[in-house]
Amino acid sequence: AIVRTPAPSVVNGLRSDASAMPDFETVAREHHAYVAALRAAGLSVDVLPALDAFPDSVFVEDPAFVLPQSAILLRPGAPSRLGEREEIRGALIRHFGNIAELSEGEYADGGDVLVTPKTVFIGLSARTNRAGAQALQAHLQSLDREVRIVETPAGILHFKTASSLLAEDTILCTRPMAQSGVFDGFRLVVTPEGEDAAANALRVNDIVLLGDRFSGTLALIRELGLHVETLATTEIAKLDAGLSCMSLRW
Ligand code: CIR
Repeated sequence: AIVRTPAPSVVNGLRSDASAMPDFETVAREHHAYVAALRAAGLSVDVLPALDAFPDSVFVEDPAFVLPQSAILLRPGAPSRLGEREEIRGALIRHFGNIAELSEGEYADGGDVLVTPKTVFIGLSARTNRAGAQALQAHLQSLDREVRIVETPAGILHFKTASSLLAEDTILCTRPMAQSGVFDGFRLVVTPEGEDAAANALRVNDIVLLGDRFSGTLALIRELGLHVETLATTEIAKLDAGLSCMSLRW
């Protein structure tokens, strides 16, 4: 996996609730525990240096999209984040060799891309436009992946803010996402009332990482027989982020 150490400027990251001021030391602690959890789940982790000029650069999932065989440099839809693509280019080339990239006018955030064994979902959102989604779709189709471009429910930052893959045919998602029908054909685990933020969980090898304040969701995932590790995500959540956002995995 690739991650990036949070910079002190992370407290100035984009967020929908301006009054929820995150604390840098706590973000750093949450990030540290997250990296340890990825390693404990069996990943080798490349930790990139902090970038104070880019407050949201700790969320490395957004400027790139990776599969085991290839990487594509995206074009994040938030103007303050666009420069993050050049900052991650070197690491992608180091790990993948040749990389593809989106062109001018094509915007997509990695947080809008949900990979399942059967289908890759690309959610249109305030960050991902149709041109970006279609360019990414063409790239994925050239790798023989089936792609569906879908709508992200209104008011949701990223498609994966409200959904994650728990197992080959099982998706954890919020009720509005379940009711949208986008995941018809999958087995769904729906986050209980008040736990929408739990939907951005992260399956890594045999372990599901989940925020530590979602007891209802924890019980539902355990009922599936999956092994869950919980992590503190309170400060990261103030930046509208969850567990998938802080790494690129392949
Ligand atoms: C942003 O608004 O871009 C950051 N504050 C949060 C990004 C979260 N990333 C993700 O869900 N993939």
